[in-house]
Amino acid sequence: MRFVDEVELLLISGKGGRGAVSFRREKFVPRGGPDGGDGGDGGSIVLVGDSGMQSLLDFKHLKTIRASDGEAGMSTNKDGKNGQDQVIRVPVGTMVFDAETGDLLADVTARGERIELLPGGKGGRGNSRFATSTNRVPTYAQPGLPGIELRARLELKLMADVGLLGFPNAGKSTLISCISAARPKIADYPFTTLVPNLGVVPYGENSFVVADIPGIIEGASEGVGLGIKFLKHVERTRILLHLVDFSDGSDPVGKYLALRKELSSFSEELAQKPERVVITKCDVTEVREALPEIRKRFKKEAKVKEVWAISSVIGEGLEELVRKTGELVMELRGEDEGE
Ligand SMILES: Nc1nc2c(ncn2[C@@H]2O[C@H](COP(=O)(O)OP(=O)(O)OP(=O)(O)O)[C@@H](O)[C@H]2O)c(=O)[nH]1
Ligand SMILES: [Mg+2]
Repeated sequence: MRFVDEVELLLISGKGGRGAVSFRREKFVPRGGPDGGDGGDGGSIVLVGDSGMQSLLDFKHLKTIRASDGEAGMSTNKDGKNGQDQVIRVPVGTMVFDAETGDLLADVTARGERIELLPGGKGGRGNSRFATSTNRVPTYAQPGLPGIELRARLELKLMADVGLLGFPNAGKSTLISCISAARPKIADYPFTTLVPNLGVVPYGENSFVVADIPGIIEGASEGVGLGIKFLKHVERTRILLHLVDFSDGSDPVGKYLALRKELSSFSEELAQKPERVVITKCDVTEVREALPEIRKRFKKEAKVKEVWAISSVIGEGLEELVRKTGELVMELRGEDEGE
């Protein structure tokens, strides 16, 4: 079951700069004292919780993230500059593990939470720090300390924004495989999907998460088919896409209403969720030709004004579905933020 998003990354904090060995050179001071400055500290790897991010998609193409090194100390007691911290914004809920040992190192639980995961190496002290009454010309300065390298595994428990609902064979898994990187099993028999699949759908700069669950049939609330227990996986989504296939000559409105009934008997709250009706397989001639009539019937018999139509096979309507769904998800997320 793919309920976690996961990436592996090499994270490296910055090295400390070395301390300088240097002596004052002034016109009237023949043997100047030590004036080697300290090295700067290496930059740290810092995590910050970002409630606008919903997946680890942004990290999929990255292999290494490193913070910059501290600069070396200089003469005239000038300290080297500190390396810059590398601030990595991660979705709230991200857990960071040591990929080699499996140890949990960090758990980002709140928006704006800041965790210094890998501190940078301390800069070395310059030779001016080592002058004593017995050694006025120290020729020693500390090297900077190395940064820390971590092969990290980032994990995020995905919260689905969108739930796909429909009778078996409606084309739910096919749709998710077309709009996300998820590769669920697809077949022309009912109950192909036995466990939920999640897919991350890129949407402009953002993304949203779609859950594909096993098909629901009439009587499911009484245990027919696989039952309705899988509905719990879409309980916390923001919207439902209700997929309806009538390429087999079945009655789409009747099927839709039957499923709505199952939904209500599972949870009235779930039944109240924003929903869009999506007719699938509109590449099939009979489906395409009947669409205008079916739209009218949905309006009249089910009080559904807006009916989308797609074909995953020829890619029709998918872009629009992603755009409209994305708009809705962002809108609803915005409402949550404002709470
Ligand atoms: N012609 C046509 N066939 C499609 C389309 N989308 C899916 N199918 C076919 O419909 C069948 C069922 O597709 P699935 O995606 O497995 O359906 P599902 O809703 O996930 O089914 P369950 O997992 O059993 O609930 C497969 O044979 C698909 O190839 C489409 O847009 N056009
Ligand atoms: Mg399926």
